[in-house]
Amino acid sequence: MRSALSVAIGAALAASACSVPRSGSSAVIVSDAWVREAAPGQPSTAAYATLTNPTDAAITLAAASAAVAQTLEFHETQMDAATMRMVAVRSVVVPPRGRVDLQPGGLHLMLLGLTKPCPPGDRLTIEFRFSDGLVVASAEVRRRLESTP
Ligand SMILES: [Cu+2]
Repeated sequence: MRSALSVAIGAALAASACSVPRSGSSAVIVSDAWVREAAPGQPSTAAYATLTNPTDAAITLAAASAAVAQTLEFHETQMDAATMRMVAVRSVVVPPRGRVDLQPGGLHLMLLGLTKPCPPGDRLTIEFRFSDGLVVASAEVRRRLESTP
């Protein structure tokens, strides 16, 4: 069912977790992708990466997916007085000739509905769907250093 859908819809949807890059790659360079470790039973974790746009036009990160999670959301960590909270954002714009760092304490990818544990050293495939195409990145799971999402 899922693979048939992927064939039908092709590169237009980032629904499949297939790790084979497709035609229509984005110009954005995704580097230093990593995922915070998740213990068995932990429902969610966060992923980080650097997004570099080498073009003269803004490119929008519209969606992301990973086989290990049911849903990926873009979150921004905000300090509200002394309280830290995460706010969901619809998309992330990578400015022309610029970069966006998805990092602890700032913008990040939230992996929700984890379907298996993510122990340190594992590698996960994350599919980034930009306004100009797809990027499939391999992200290393790293040990949790602090609690900032
Ligand atoms: Cu979050």
